[in-house]
Order: sequence, then structure tokens, then C-alpha cells
Amino acid sequence: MKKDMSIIGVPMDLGQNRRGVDMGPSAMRYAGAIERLQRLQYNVSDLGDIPINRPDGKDDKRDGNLRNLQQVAEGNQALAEMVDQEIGKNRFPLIFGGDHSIAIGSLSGIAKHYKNLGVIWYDAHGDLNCGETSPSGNIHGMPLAVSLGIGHEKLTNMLHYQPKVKPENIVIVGARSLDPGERELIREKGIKVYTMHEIDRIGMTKVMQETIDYLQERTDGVHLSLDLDGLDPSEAPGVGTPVLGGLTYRESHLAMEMLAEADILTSAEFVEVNPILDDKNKTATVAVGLMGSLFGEKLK
Ligand code: 6HN
Ligand code: MN
Ligand code: MN
Ligand code: MN
Repeated sequence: MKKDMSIIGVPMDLGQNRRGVDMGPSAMRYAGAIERLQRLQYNVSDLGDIPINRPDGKDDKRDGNLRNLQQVAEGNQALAEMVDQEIGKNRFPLIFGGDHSIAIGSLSGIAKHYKNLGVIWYDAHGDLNCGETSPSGNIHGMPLAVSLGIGHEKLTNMLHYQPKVKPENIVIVGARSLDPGERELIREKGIKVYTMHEIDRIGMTKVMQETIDYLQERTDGVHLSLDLDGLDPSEAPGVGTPVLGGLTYRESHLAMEMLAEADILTSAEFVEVNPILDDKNKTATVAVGLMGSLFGEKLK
């Protein structure tokens, strides 16, 4: 793993409709993220937060069932440019969300630098909706589809190229809430998914070993997109769209440790931490604990 790391906060709450997730970056900093990474000998530069414009108060789903499209696109554009620039300086981008719509910007900035970017989508959801299939109109349920080139062109064509990611380079881990259109897309594109059913059957060790082997042989870089709602709400309650029956803190630590050992990651993001819905910053603390393992605490 690169030793020079850039932290980018994205106080985005417009990809869904529960306020408070814009405070996710502060909550993770407050939980000691920067100090934790510095202790692991990373040369950390905290670039602060990307400015997010507020909506203009007009009908927020005026663009084809996409809530706050304009502001979500603008924030992601700024993020994409910053991520692109940091990778250009040979630094590891670590992004703090914000709702999951920010993966649109991160993947736009990252994928430019790889021929075959791999993505691990650690999430209760598939985030594979588009305007036509979304039950909510919330863009945080769409970023993975956008990365495949499916969705509104303001999002899919960010930084003027698409698609960002190939379906065979994606692995979803922890899924347990998929909408009908998402299931169809998974089938159609042959996306690799480990649902909670498979994780319960074969165990996290095998799931992560298979994921690592699979991505190692076909990709030239791997991005981890970790949505805290992948974990069970009993351990990560501060999220906007909790789903029962999730991954435990221990399983998640194991997954992070295995990724650290395999040393395949080239970028990462932690999203959907909402301190307003949380219990004494528990979810941000969990996120920072997972970062510790992901960035090598157990290897020292
Ligand atoms: N997330 N599938 C639902 C939707 O509205 O599209 C939920 C999406 C949740 C998205 O947690 O990042
Ligand atoms: Mn998500
Ligand atoms: Mn989710
Ligand atoms: Mn969904």
C-alpha cells in the first residue's frame, strides 16, 4: 500500500432524504481517524471537505426521478477532480462520506488511472438502480449502476468517459436488500454477489479469499466502497437505510484484515455514517476501527 494518503471529506446528504449524513466526515475525524492512520506510519494529508451546494427548493425530482440531480452531480464533479489529482500525485485516496452517491465522483476520478479497476461493494444494498427502476428516486441507490454507464448522463459521463467499471470486475459483499430492477441487472450482467445467505453458508473467510483471488487475477487496482449499512444495525445503528441480518463487527474486521494482508487496495471510501441517527458516535467509531484493520494494524 502507498504510504502517502489523502483524506477527502464529502459532506453530501442530497443523494437520499435523511439529513445528518453530511456530518459523517466530522464524525469519523472526531472518532480519531487521522491519528489512527498516522500511528500506522502513513503520511496523511487531510484535504478537508468538498463544498456541497444546497438545493434550490424547486421540485427536487424534476429530472427523471432523480432527487437533487444538479447538486449531487456538482459535488461529485468536484470530488472526481480532486481524487484524480491526488492519484496523479501518487497518493492513496481515502474518502469519507456522505451518502453513497459520492461513489459516483470517487469512481470517476479513480477509474481513469486503471485499465481494469476492481470494486468491492460492501453494502446491504446493490446500489444498482437508475431513474426508471428506483423505488425512491434517491441517487445513493444508483452509484454502482452509474459506474457501469447506466443512468443519467450527467452522472455516467462524469470526466467525459464511461463506463468506469466492468461488470466482471465488481464483487458485492453483504447484500440483503435488492430491488427487482437490481436483481435483473445482476443477472443480466453476471455481477458477482455474496449475499448474507452465501456468507452464512460458507463463512467470511472463504468469501473474502474468493473475492481477493477473483479480483487479483483480473484487475490492476481495487477500490473498496464500504457502506456502514453492510454491518448489522445493532453494531452500526447510525445509518439512513438500516437492514436487519447484517455483517458483524468481527466478520468485518476479518474482511479488512484479509484485504490488508493481500495488499490489493488502491483506494477506499467509508460512507453513510449518520451521527444524528447514531448512538454516541458508535458507527463512526466502528468505521475508524475498520480503517485500523484495513490499513494494517494487525500486521504490525
Ligand atoms: N445506500 N434500494 C433502495 C433505493 O432507494 O434505491 C435503498 C438504497 C440504499 C442506498 O444505502 O447506499
Ligand atoms: Mn450503499
Ligand atoms: Mn446500503
Ligand atoms: Mn436498492
